[in-house]
Amino acid sequence: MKKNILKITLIGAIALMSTESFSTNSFSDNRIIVANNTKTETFKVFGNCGMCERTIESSLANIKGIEKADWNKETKMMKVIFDEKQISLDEIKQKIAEVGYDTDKFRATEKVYNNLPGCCQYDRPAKKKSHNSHNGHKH
Ligand SMILES: [Cu+2]
Repeated sequence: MKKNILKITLIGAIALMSTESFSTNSFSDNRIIVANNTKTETFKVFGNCGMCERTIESSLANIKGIEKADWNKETKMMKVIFDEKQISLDEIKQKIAEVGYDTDKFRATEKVYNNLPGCCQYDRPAKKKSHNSHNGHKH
C-alpha cells in the first residue's frame, strides 16, 4: 500500500517535470502566433472631456479580452479592439455604463452619473417623464 503511493508520487513528479520542459519548448516555438479572434468595433459613448476619456477607457483596462480601448473626446467615438470569444460588445457597453457613461444600448444609472465630476456630466437625452407627474394633486 505504502509502496504504491510512493510510486504514484514518483510518476506524478516525473510527469510534472516532463510537461514543464515540454511547455517551455513549445512556448518558445509559438511566440510569434498572434490571437486572431480579435474584432474592432467603433461606437458612440456620451462624454465631455479628457477626464471622461480616462474614466471611460479605464472601465475597460485590465478586462479579459480587451486589447485596446480608445475614446475620442472630439468625436465621442469609442474604438475597442477585443477578443470576441472572451467578451461581447454588450458586455463592453455594460462596463462603460457602470462607470457612468451612456451608449446606444446601455444607460448609466442616475446614481453613477450624478457621481461624475461636474465637468463630466455630459448632456444626456432627457429621461421620459411620467405623464402623471403634473396631475392628481390632492391638496
Ligand atoms: Cu469629463
